[in-house]
Amino acid sequence: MKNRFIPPISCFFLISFLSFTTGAFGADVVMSGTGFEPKNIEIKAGETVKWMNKATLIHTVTSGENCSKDGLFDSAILMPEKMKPEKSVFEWKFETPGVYKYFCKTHCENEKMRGSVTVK
Ligand SMILES: [Cu+2]
Repeated sequence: MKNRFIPPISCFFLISFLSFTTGAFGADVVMSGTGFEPKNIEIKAGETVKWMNKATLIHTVTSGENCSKDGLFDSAILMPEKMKPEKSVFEWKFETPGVYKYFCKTHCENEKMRGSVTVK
């Protein structure tokens, strides 16, 4: 049959495409000024969220609600990207569906410094 070897090649491209679109990358969140943008995001289980501190202040990405940590993740201090790019990024992979709330420890009284990740 003439087309015998086409299906495996198609599968290869399909799998490459799927692993690219459904792979580790989930969403980016930027800290600018004193706020997470976007505040609330939605990803799929197994995807990773990347937070980047593009503000001029230090921030954290700490899981929990109402300024109290729940211990799942904590970025520690994130430096402004302009000062220390290597300490300005935090990533977390979400394996299990659910709603994950988080806040910045230094500004958690500010509503804008509280966010959530909904994992489907
Ligand atoms: Cu902050």
